[in-house]
Amino acid sequence: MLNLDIVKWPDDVAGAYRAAGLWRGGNLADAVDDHAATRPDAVAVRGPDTDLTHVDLTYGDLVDHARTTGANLVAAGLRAGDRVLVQVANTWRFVPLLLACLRRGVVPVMCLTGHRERELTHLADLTRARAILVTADVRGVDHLALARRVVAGSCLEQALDIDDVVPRAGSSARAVTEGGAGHGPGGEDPAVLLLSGGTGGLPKAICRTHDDYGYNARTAAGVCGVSRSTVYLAVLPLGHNFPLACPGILGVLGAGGTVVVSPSPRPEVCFELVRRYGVTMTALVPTVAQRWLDHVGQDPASRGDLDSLRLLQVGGSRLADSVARRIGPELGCALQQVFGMAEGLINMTRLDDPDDVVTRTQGRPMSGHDELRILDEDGAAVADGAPGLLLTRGPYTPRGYVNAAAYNREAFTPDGWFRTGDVVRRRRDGNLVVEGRDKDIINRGGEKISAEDVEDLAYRCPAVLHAAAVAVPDASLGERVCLAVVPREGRTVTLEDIHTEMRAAGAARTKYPDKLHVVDAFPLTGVGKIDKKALRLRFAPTREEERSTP
Ligand code: OOB
Repeated sequence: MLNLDIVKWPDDVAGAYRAAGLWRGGNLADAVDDHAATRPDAVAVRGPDTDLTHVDLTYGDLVDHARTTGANLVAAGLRAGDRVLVQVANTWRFVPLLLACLRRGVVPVMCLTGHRERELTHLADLTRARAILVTADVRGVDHLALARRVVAGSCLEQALDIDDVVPRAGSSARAVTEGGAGHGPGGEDPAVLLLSGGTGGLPKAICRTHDDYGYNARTAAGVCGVSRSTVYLAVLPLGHNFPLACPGILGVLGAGGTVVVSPSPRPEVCFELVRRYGVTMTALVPTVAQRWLDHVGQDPASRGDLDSLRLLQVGGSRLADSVARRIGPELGCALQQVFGMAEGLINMTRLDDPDDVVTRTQGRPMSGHDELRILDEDGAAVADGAPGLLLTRGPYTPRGYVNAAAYNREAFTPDGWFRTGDVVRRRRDGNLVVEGRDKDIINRGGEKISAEDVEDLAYRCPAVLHAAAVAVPDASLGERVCLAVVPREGRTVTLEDIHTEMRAAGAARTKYPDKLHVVDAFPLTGVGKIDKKALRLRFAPTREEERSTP
């Protein structure tokens, strides 16, 4: 009925997770309904609306809004099992939309606002989605027009505007009932489709079930001490695993706390929200944490805005030890490092860990049921303290990507271990240090870009004979996209030529190379492959260049 190739956990493993009480069989939205029943007037979601008025939704309001939203989805022809691409701005509306989808079994595919025709068309066809739902205007981009173009060129049937689906704040919608007999979706049914950081071309979809994602959110909430009094500021793009469920929106609402949605990661915006709403916890990528530190450095009085902030989670890319050490003293809150992935496994430092662990490691698995292996290139376990490739399995790490049988044979071992592509070292105390990676991606400020996709796009430029995209270190973003090309005989290639082709192909702006190197030939490895390690070294900026990049 679902018409998707989803790899399930083996029956015996699933049975063990159920028997151990890790998988509970319900719907991810159940906890929110329970809070609405017992504490309807507690504040669930708040923050500035698109017109900058401030919105407050109690648990009672939130459930009402989710019900009406669900009815609107049904009225638009969407049914349990249907997929919907969701490309929306960070506002409170995301939350009732998410709950409505969960309740109705409509499966959101969590796109980024930076995605353009190329990515959206691919994701629509990959997940056989029926609709795309957007915020009509995000920072001046007409997403409804974009969505309509994607509908015209893909299997999608319609484009919906979130403003037409989620009722206005303040409107009462108590009359709408859920409708539909029998039990709703839950348990091993798909809850959301997350996107992979993407090796091997365009993004892959990861199916997270109500069981596994519920366990993910609850476990993260437990490690972070989330309670009813938690006020969580959602800063990162809401469809990303980190703000969604680590513990994020789902973990905080599950515990009866309050979610404040920020429209932007800018310190000027976030500090004001922290002060106004007494935010106690948030999650950032390292580049944003750095901007917050710089802000306090330039305007020391602004630190007072953060008085209520207790916990700052930082993850998504490697946090430099030197920056980690500054967070406690300069922002006045505890740091937690998070090394996670949309594919499942989440590592966290703990709230009572010594400074040495919090500032110098990326933590350890959040669940005692996570299985880890750290292997050398021949597949043998490395000694503790030595770097190796990280593989994992566990109760919230799915066994394959959606509709990707061939790719799954590379990314997963026959017995279900996921090859993360990360190179880590396990310290004697069990904490991991991320040393690098073995996968061909560029981690640009926490956003993962597939080198292969950048190369595919570069090859559209007729003057390009060979192309290789590599990450180069960057002081503000961590990494930037650097493209090296060998032009065809007698031809020239400029950065502008590459950007023009990428624009014409409808590619996300983040993939546009920041730097182009035109070379006569590529260095090759012993087996004749392009030696990307050598290219990376060759193009690494000098310290001076790194400092002067905007
Ligand atoms: C998070 O998820 P994704 O799917 O966007 O990216 C996963 C990849 C990891 O495999 C690793 O290469 C990198 O991002 N990464 C880190 C890191 N956290 C993620 N590399 C070094 N240090 C870290 N702390 O990025 C994500 C998902 C949930 C929670 C947090 C991050």
